[in-house]
Amino acid sequence: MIRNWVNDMKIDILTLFPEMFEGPLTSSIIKRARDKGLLDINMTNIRDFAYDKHRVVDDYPFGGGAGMVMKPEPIFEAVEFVRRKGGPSTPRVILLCPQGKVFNQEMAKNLVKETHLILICGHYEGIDERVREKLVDEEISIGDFVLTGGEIPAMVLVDSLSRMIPGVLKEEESFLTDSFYDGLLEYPQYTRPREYEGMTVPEILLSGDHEKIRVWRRRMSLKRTLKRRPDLLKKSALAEEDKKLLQMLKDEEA
Ligand code: 9D3
Repeated sequence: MIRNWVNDMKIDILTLFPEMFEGPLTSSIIKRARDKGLLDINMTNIRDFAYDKHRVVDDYPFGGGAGMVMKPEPIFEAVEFVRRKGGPSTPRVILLCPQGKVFNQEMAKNLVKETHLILICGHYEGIDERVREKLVDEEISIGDFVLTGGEIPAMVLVDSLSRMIPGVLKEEESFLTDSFYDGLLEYPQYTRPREYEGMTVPEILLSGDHEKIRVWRRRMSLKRTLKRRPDLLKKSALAEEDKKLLQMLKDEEA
């Protein structure tokens, strides 16, 4: 079988809680990507690189204050280990942390070009700053809310990247037709039955007039985006038809 290995991706996840990843990384599309050999994910337990008797990975902060800080040595050792194991590749080292740049689809598009990522999941209140200074290429957050650690954010990254690796999605699911690809929200969708508990499907979708349906969907996408996420319209590259539809929608509002 001829295979394109060029786009394959290796992801090493460094964490104190590898068991958290079990379900998400062995289900659905991520499982398929791994089974096809397009995505190689390995979990490394940071605690395996704490060599003292009690395998301590955190300590009190210098200067005092609440909460524990993750010690530098086990993280440095773990990164060194996966670097060595990964051969000659130069992996991109990413720290998931609340101070990072907020993740979006554009960042995903850039990250999927990499062949090897090392994701470091913080836990507890923080990480020794020397990890950031010496080891980390990029810090990423998934949004302005407080989580218990970087594990779920790491899964978010893996999920978003896995579906962008060529060969992972089937043609009809292709990410190239995604909402956010053109920067607009999805139009309303319906399936059978035509009537459910008195609620009907818009007549136009049953008309068979594909051009009318296309324009209706585009108008609904624009309407929804205008109402819920006007910030997206500013970034989106709109066609002339879109601009006309949008103006009509704004006129209806007024
Ligand atoms: C009072 C300072 N807190 C920062 C908001 C401390 C703190 C809270 C929670 C430090 C680390 C965490 C654990 N969170 C993450 O490691 C994390 C995270 C998040 O909490 N929200 C969104 N994205 C991310 S990526 C990693």
